[in-house]
Amino acid sequence: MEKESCTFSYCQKPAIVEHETDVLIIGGGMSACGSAFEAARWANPQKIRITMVDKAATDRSGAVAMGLSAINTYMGENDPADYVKYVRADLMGITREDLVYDLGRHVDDSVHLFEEWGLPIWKKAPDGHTMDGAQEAPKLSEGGKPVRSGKWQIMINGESYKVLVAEAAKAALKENREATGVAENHFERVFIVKLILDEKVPNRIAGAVGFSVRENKVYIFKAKTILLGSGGAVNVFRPRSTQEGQGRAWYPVWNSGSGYALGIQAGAELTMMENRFVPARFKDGYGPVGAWFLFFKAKATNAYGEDYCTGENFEATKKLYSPYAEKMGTAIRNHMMMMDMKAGKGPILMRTHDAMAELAKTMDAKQIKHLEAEAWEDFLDMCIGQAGVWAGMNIEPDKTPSEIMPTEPYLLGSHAGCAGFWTSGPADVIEATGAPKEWDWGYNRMSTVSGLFMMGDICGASGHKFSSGSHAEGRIAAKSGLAFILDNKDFKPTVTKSADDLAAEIYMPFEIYERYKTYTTAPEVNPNYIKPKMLQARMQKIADEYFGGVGTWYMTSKTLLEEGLKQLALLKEDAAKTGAKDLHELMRAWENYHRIWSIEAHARHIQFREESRYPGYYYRGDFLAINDKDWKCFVNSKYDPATGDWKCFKKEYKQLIPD
Ligand code: SFD
Ligand code: AMP
Repeated sequence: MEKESCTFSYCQKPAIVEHETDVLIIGGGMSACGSAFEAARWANPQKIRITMVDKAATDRSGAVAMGLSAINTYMGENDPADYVKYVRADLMGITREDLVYDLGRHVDDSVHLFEEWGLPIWKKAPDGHTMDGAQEAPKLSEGGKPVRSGKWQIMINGESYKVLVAEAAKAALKENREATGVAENHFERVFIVKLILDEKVPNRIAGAVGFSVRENKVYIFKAKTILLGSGGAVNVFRPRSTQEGQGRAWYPVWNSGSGYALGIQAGAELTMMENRFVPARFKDGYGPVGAWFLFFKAKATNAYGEDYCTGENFEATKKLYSPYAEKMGTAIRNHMMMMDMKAGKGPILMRTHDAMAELAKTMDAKQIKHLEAEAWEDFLDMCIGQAGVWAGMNIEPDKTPSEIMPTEPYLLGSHAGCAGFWTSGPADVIEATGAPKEWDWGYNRMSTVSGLFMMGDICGASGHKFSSGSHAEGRIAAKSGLAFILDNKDFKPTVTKSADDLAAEIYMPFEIYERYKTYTTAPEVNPNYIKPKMLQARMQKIADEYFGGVGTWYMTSKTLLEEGLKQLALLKEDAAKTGAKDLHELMRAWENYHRIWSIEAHARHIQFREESRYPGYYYRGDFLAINDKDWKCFVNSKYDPATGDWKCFKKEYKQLIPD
């Protein structure tokens, strides 16, 4: 077929906005907001310019858009070394312990800031009873005792969590405008399409290009350093929800793998992209289960009331996955749930009614009413759809149990997963723990591309950061990004590719659509282009059937992966023929490209790792067990932007904190 090009003969040419800055933050979520706050503290006295660009409105963008009911990482009385042990156990033995330790020692400071900015955090009263965030109590930083749901998690009234965090980031950006005299440094509803490498210095970041999703404008940003925090990848696999329900997923549907795609195409090294997260969630509404397990102490059972994590299930699991099975981490719990589901012992039930009856035993009528309100608030704070499902299905949590299910897979590195980029670690921790020297190449959280820093979901091999840890990691990355700028004061980014050429590439799906739309009477169906919705459906079908989605009970193998990658190559050819009728579809088109890059990296890594390291997340049918002898290592990969080659390879794992 003829190769398409965009000469703006059919679609309207966009206005071009060129913006030069020093620090470019891509994303406006937890990590990006943390990075803006921290960057401003170091940049303002030096008059260093900071710019933030977010595809959405920062007040409610990213995973915390709806709010949250718990902060899942708060050390408090705990030792960061114990946090490392917990993360290592949950992620089946392989993590970058230097990065995890670093996060553990910094995360509480972010939580204290959230409280200072107005986030209501539940506290323990002196007599031990639970007070929600509305009741007067000393702040955490003043010795207030949080209500812990688990060892690491604390309860909050978090509906407006993201708004508060965004407000602090926006205030920091405003201060930076005042310090530098720059008129504008916060671009919302601008979708970044790709990063630009410097044309003089090899392997050096120089900027990024994107477009407004509201106006006909293309943006070209030049920068000396980029802090990338544009989230994980959702809707890469066919979701369990169908048709009009497809807007519903557990993780945010608008996080479309941009973080991965942008870094991969720039040539940054990936790590543990074979990992994924399959959360157990309340069925259909995708309501999180953590608060129910940990705070309300609910038990999940099969339909016969049996604990699926014991007995024969546990014995069979140990045979394949010992010594990790005994740690009872997130993947292992999923695995045993699936054993019962496959044996027809479902539905799996969260016994909310039993838990509430047990808690109510020591409560008076008023306290019981408060407990019921807390049960609803858990979802109203972070997953309103689940409260809708309860209301619609006549479910009263104090009377009826609720069904839970393993969801479709997500790619992320901040929750109970660790897919992301390989970054430089904290020099002092590396030195003190005897970690390999090559884990430190000078700037904490810098990727293998000079000047490109990774944070939050896309910083790899270091999961369980959650919202608070992602914010803290943004701050860590910002501080070292600033050091990088100060150490390279004379660098000026060189980008000679013309603005028109960059705009033509971004607007290609418009040109294709406008050129061919009258070829058929129904513009949705056309031999000359494919619409984003159809392309996405095809991608999800390939991922589901060949790369281990819900359709195959998360099962894949060498032969399936080979076939899937073949089909993905054909899909990529067709993706170049995407037609977009408006700005919304243009965004959908570019989101798809980013998802395709993400899923390709995921499949290539699964293909390379010949074992089933994460049962309950995915299985290699041809290597069903864990094989520590050959695979207790990181799997890394690198795409070469100059040649288009993609290589996977092993990297030594080293345990830094003793058991
Ligand atoms: O209950 C572009 N998370 C939880 N964390 C907790 O601490 N407690 C919880 O209770 C948590 N749970 C939970 C969580 C998330 C969700 C969705 C639910 C429940 C329902 C996890 C955290 O939210 C998560 O770890 C962090 O938010 C990750 O931070 P970060 O910065 O890596 O990602 P982000 O916040 O989603 O922000 C991404 C940003 O990028 C923007 N973006 N901008 C420009 N161009 C592009 N091409 C872009 N692509 C994306 C986005 O707009 C966004 O601003 S529970 O399940 O355990
Ligand atoms: P979730 O709501 O499933 O995202 O979980 C929130 C937090 O609770 C995360 O830190 C989980 O690792 C943890 N968690 C969830 N379920 C369990 C469980 N059954 N046992 C221990 N920790 C859990």
